[in-house]
Amino acid sequence: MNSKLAWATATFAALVVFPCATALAGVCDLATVTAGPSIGPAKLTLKLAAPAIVGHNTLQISVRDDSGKPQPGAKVILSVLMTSMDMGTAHPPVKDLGGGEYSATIDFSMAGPWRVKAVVGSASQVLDVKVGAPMPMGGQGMEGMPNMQMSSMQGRLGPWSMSKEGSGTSWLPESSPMFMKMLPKSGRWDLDLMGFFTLNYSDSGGKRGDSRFYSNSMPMLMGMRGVGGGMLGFSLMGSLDPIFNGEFGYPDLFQTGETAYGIPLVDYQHPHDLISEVTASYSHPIGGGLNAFVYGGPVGEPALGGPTFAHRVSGMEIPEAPITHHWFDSTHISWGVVTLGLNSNTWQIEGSAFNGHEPDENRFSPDPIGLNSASARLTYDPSTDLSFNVSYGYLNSPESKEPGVDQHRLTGAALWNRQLAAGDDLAVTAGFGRNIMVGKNSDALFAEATYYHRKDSFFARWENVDKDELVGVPAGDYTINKLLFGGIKNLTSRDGFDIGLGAYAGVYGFPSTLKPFYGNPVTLGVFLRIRPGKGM
Ligand SMILES: [Cu+2]
Repeated sequence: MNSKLAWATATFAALVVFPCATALAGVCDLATVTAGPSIGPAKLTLKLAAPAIVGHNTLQISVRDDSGKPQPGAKVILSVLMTSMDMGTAHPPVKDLGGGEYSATIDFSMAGPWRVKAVVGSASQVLDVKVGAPMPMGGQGMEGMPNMQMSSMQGRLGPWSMSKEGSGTSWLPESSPMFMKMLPKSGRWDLDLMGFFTLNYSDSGGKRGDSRFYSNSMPMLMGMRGVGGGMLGFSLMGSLDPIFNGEFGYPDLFQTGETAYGIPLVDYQHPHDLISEVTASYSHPIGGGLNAFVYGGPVGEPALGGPTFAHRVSGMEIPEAPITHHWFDSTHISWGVVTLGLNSNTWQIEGSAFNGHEPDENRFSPDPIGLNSASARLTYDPSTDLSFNVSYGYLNSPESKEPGVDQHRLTGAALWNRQLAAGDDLAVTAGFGRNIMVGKNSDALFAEATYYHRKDSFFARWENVDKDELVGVPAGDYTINKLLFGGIKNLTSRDGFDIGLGAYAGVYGFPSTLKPFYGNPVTLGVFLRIRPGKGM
């Protein structure tokens, strides 16, 4: 327990102290923005004339002095920006109506969170606005808005912003930033590109840690269009892992799961399949604020675990796969999946039939498709910043080395995202996974966070997991702790892509029985990362 506490403290320090130092720099910048010619103390009130919509909105501004006396003739400067995406900052003109009242027309070009800031001299006031998603699919459009812009940012499972939807059919906090590039519309299809590509070099450290160059990638093409009063979507996802990383994958100390040449992979992260998702979805409102949906395909992600590590905003910048992957989100590539679900704005309940066998060693070819396993998941988003999920699954004979040995899996996760000043974000996830086999349980915990500061990011992840499948060590159940932390400095952004240089370190805690075999490992790595920037 004590060692857990020590690790949790170290994680907290890495997550909070490190980012805060840079956050202060941001605060200083804000101060310079608001400084200006002083006209004496003023009090600003901002109000929208009607609920915010996609399109033109009228903003009412009143300016008073300290004693409440109206201040006509003030110079009011407005800044309007979308906080979940980098769409630039607009400065709409302000009309002086006399008597200390002013107005401006503000154009919210899409649904989601916006921030309006007014500055008069040394006084300023911020108004945070949630622009609702347009009416569902193909129906009555907002006046003057072309249909294209309306549906393009809408989720596939219901009438909310796409930012609420994670991998498969999982949910994120709706305030999460989106890293994607909107592609030209193809016929009636809205197309988006997501995912990432990295070039890495890492040394896992210690006696058993390998060092080598490798690459991680997960390009994803998503499409959607309104059909018959509902939303039709598809996802195509791939990975170049098998091309760059061979049969063994990349060094990831204490990682376990899947095989190469019939031998269990230990201390390596297995490569992902070249084709890792081919799915379609359809959701339709069924009245009473509810939507029903179906999702499935030859390869995809069942409703088990939460959003996978490479798609969580809190984890997508972290270059090593979690060593808790096979306790939480390892079923994200299942050869055969069908999910049925029901949701409202805050709840989602789903059930899946899927193939519980882990992908085979041939990462280039499709696997046999089956629906031999089942799972159910409940998700609750009580606010735009929070998302909770719990899931339970039955996995039929998941491991090829242990045919006929079934597993059950119980998972739970809490995800939190907060939009900070100047378009920064802080995303945090904590999760729990339990693999249940005959006669024994095996548990895993993780907590991770990424702080997005301008185009840079700082990340940390702590994991605690029971491993009994380490090889070349005395047989036993070992509790492994791993703390990984680092950051990415953005080098350049072009054509909607951010290219950054990252570095990280990983440290471990494990029973002394393993010391003769693992030594005192410290993992060090550097990498180049390319992914779409925030927004389009
Ligand atoms: Cu995986």
